[in-house]
Amino acid sequence: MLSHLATLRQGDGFAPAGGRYHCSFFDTNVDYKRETYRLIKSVFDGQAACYLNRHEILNCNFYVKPGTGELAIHQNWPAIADLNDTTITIWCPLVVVVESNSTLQFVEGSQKPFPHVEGPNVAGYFRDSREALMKKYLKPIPMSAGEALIFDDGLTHWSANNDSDKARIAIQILCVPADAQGVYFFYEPKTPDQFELIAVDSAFFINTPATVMTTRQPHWKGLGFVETRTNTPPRKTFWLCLLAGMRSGGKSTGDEPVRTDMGPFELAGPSFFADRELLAHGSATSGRYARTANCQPR
Ligand SMILES: O=C(O)CCC(=O)C(=O)O
Ligand SMILES: [Fe+2]
Repeated sequence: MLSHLATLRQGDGFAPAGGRYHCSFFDTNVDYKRETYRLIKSVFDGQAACYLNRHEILNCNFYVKPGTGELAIHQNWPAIADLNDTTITIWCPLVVVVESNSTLQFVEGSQKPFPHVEGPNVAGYFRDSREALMKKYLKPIPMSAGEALIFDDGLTHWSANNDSDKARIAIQILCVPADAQGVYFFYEPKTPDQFELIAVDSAFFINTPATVMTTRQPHWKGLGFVETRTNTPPRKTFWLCLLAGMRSGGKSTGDEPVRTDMGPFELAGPSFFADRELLAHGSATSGRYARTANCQPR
């Protein structure tokens, strides 16, 4: 995989302007993006079929951090219309990763406590809480080269700067349920009350420049509109969710950065999280994805 990657010609030569990280989705060379998709899919399709039930690979990327490149704390963009359903990412570093060279870090149990939609043009849900989250809640997952992590795209995650002198190369693969239509939640700031659902397939991610994603293109296939649920319920609920069901067996340490200026809320009880186990910890119990039968990777 690494030697094949070395033959590919990225538009940014793995060194995007401004010390940012490289992500193939943002690259300007469409041939490179197409080949990236083909290469990653050819290696991972059989493996993924072993661990996942009825899934389809929708998008594949290389993430390379040549030296810097913090990725802001985020959830991945939803990729199917039903926000109560799950899509997952397979993340596979091709070098040994630890905290100092930018392994992924997660807020444990943070998937889907609220229906926020991340996307281009959308103000990040955590814009006021990044520091607090990063200080107390992020959990780095050290991994070997070639090991893969499967996680719910709703999980809040982050990757730091790469402080080592070696490139940190990782593969990201977005998988959606095979029977669900892939969608892009298009947000137009002029009509903030709604998202337009755009039908997408793997070619969409290869052929659509990231810079074009924020402008409605006439050839996109619209599937209808959904009400914006961004930033509701209030962000306070997120912190309370963490306190109530996820941390320290539900016990508060008393000094969590709960905001007090955000109006009424409902405290989410443990049942709220009953079916939302942390996929990052190996028990992919979301029935839609997990395979129970053993199988040999193809
Ligand atoms: O590779 C990284 O540093 C970030 C990857 C990521 O955010 C993802 O796989 O969703
Ligand atoms: Fe991500």
